[in-house]
Amino acid sequence: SKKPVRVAVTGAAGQIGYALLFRIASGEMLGKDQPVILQLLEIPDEKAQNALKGVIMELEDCAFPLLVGIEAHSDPMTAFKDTDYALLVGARPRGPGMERADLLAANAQIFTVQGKALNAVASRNVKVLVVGNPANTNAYIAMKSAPDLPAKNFTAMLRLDHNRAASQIASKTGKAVAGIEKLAVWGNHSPTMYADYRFATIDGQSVKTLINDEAWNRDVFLPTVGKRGAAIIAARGLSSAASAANAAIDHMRDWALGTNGKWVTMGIPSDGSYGIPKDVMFGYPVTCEGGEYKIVQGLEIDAFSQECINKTLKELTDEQDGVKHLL
Ligand code: NAX
Repeated sequence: SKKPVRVAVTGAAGQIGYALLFRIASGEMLGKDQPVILQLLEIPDEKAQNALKGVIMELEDCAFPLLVGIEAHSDPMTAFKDTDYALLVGARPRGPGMERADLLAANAQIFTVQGKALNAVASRNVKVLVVGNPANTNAYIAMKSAPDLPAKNFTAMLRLDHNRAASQIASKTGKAVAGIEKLAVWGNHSPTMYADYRFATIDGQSVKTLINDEAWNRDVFLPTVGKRGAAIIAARGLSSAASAANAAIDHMRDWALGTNGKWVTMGIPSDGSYGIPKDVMFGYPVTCEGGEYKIVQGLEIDAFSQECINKTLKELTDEQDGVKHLL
């Protein structure tokens, strides 16, 4: 049987954590033959640590055959020790009266500390996924704080946007979501993301031809996907959690186990592809094989797409400029 791998999860007592940990432990992320050790991080606050204890009791009570160890931590330096995978979910939410700059600064603080801890103690091959918002910029900060780890090991979660876009396309065309290939989401995990179905097929047919409605793309599809998080908060009174956890599972599983040529979306440090400045943490269409992702190359960027990409890029470079002095 396989040697256990270490999976660190931060914000483990939060809502996404509650929807995520049980699925990791049951083998949905890394495969039904891969034993895991969970290294869970929460803030030192007594309430959070108690809540974490409760989650651990429930994990124990599932008696998952693949779950061979569970640890509770309040310090990233111990939580990230030798970790092979790190899902950075915990972040500082925007409080009442908090300005955007305060939010960026509070998160810059968290992700600088966590990036340094990963740099110091994690496996040299650690695969890092940042979920906590602002996800792309937090991933950028962690990456910049970990100079001894390969930059490519740091990623941000755009998969929820990708899955949301796929679901909207399936419902518009009246076909099953499983039939969709070659969907791309460019840019920031924010309402500026650009979900792009120009190359997509569903059951082998061109999505663009099937829908054949530029106004729907611009006025319905993009705003619906971009504002889906807000729509869920309005309906549920809480932000998306199960769908976010599901996207995190999809992201890590595909990165670790491969996509068999299928396109997925990951936020990754740019290598300059499509004119995005190097190191900007940008959503790209990728394929994964052998534990590595590869950007889908050679896609034509038309005028409308370029405009959308420029807009989301501008937002990201502004965010990065806003935290530069903190790095
Ligand atoms: P919750 O507030 O339910 O849970 C967050 C948990 O993180 C809390 O238990 C808190 O104590 C902990 N935490 C805070 N700072 C920490 C630190 N420095 N170290 C360890 N733990 C820490 O939020 P939840 O709904 O679980 O969402 C978590 C994050 O995901 C938020 O930042 C949220 O904005 C973000 N999201 C990102 C999405 C994406 O697609 N990238 C979608 C869903 C979600 O909105």
